[in-house]
Amino acid sequence: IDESVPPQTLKARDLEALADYIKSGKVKNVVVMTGAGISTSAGIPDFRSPDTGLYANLARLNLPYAEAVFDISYFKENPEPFYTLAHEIYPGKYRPTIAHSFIRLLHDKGILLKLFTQNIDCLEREAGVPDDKIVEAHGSFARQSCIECHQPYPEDDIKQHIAAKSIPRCHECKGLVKPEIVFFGEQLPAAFFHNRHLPQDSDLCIVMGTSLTVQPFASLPEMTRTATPRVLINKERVGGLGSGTDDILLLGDCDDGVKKLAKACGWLGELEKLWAKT
Ligand code: CNA
Repeated sequence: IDESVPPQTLKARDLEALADYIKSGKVKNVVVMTGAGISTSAGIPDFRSPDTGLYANLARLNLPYAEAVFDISYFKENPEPFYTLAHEIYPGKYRPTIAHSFIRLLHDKGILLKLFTQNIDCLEREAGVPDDKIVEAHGSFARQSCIECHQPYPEDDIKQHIAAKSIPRCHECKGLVKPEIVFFGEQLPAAFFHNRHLPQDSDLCIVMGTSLTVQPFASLPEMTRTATPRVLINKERVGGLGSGTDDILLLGDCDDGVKKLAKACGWLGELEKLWAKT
């Protein structure tokens, strides 16, 4: 943004002005958009970070290209790489980060309108964000079904297969079973399309830990009204954030970013207590 263009809603494009806006009571409907970067400090690698990201570490799976591990046509031919990965990232062994607790805090304050997450790790739920506030845009490991006859498959059974690194098959038709996470080539859940207009109703938009490269999710921050402040908390600048009149960039680690924001709002003690209990 051209520095000479004044902000429309905030007094200034800085953290203090943002905190004043939040504390003024005008902020009642926050939308949060998240990706893998809010879970890396929990120990779950993201996709695209060089060296540490999953895509950089998939060579051992002998994939034709990294994204193939989440490609539905590839999965039908060769489900093994996906199940190798599922063994590593299956929910249950990771603890939510303070960034997840920050979203819960927004809910506790009564100002969370909706969380849109691309993550499949269920850590938002574990941090106590209620189901009706979450749109899991790329599905999650919470349910699984047969890709042929769509029959649901029991959770206990898939857990056994994932632990044993074996491939589950439908009890009815012997088709391949897949957790209901959205693969490339699959439709997003209906909840995404039912809720994608909500950023228009928001008075604050927080984008955290995502490269904003996967559509249609990546377009959500553009759905906000022009004067709605948008905050990016991420290691790198992404998706045109910073070009709006009321955009604020908190570049760096997500956990540090939410702590800075919470501190500026006078919420840091509360946030740390909430996280400690999680
Ligand atoms: P991505 O493309 O890997 O991007 C991650 C972004 O977060 C990058 O911009 C990083 O710079 C940034 N980042 C990484 N660590 C931190 C940190 N500690 N603090 C601040 N920023 C950080 O991931 P996206 O979510 O954007 O991509 C969409 C995919 C990734 C979705 O379909 C997810 O299902 C998928 N994914 C999910 C998980 C999970 O559930 N935890 C893990 C890996 C991939």
